[in-house]
Amino acid sequence: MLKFYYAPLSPNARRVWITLLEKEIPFESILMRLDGDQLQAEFVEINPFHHIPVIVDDGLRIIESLAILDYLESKYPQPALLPEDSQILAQVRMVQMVTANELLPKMVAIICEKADSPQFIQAVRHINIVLKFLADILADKTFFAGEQLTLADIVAGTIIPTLPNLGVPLGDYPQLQNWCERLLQRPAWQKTQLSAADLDEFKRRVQILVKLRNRNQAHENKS
Ligand SMILES: N[C@@H](CCC(=O)N[C@@H](CS)C(=O)NCC(=O)O)C(=O)O
Repeated sequence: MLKFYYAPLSPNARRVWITLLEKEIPFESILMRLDGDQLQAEFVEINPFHHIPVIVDDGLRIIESLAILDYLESKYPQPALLPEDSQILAQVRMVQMVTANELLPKMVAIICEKADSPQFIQAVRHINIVLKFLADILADKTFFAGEQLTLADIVAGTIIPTLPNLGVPLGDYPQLQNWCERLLQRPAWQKTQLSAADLDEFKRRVQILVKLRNRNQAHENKS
């Protein structure tokens, strides 16, 4: 059976978790606490970059959440989570990449910076640029690709619904707010949803991981 290495608080892992649930793929989950267990030799052998998510399926080890999503779509094509139309596919990819490259790093910034710091203010400004961009793509559609739920909704939908609880309201983007409500009604979102306590714990873990990463980088720069 497919093995899924994950942590319930990780947005990168949650993309994969929701995809597995939406496609009803049977899997065995392996919980990682990310308190150092990801640095154990046994896991570093599976992922030398010590990140989750990882899946192992039919003897194949796959790291990087977006690569995992592509694999799952190709190996388990039903229900389809990518559109066939090339223009809509490009938009789905754009939403995925903009979420991963523009939104997620700024979400980490607002978790780690003080609310009145220039870094926090800059991060919120950038997040609003992303939200406007995504709201324009969504327009008045049910999902980013139209009536069909796709990987765009799954990737953006593991980040955007948590923004109000991190101090970034969605009031200027009613279409995104309605889209969040639609997603939150789906069993896959409900099963993987973070409680308020989970969100506090997520913030604490992110702050620790960022401090560790910065310390390691400073150490590498010295040596
Ligand atoms: N680009 C990777 C990022 C994965 C990632 O950063 N995972 C975090 C959790 S959200 C992690 O495992 N951190 C633990 C560590 O870096 O030691 C992906 O999309 O899968």
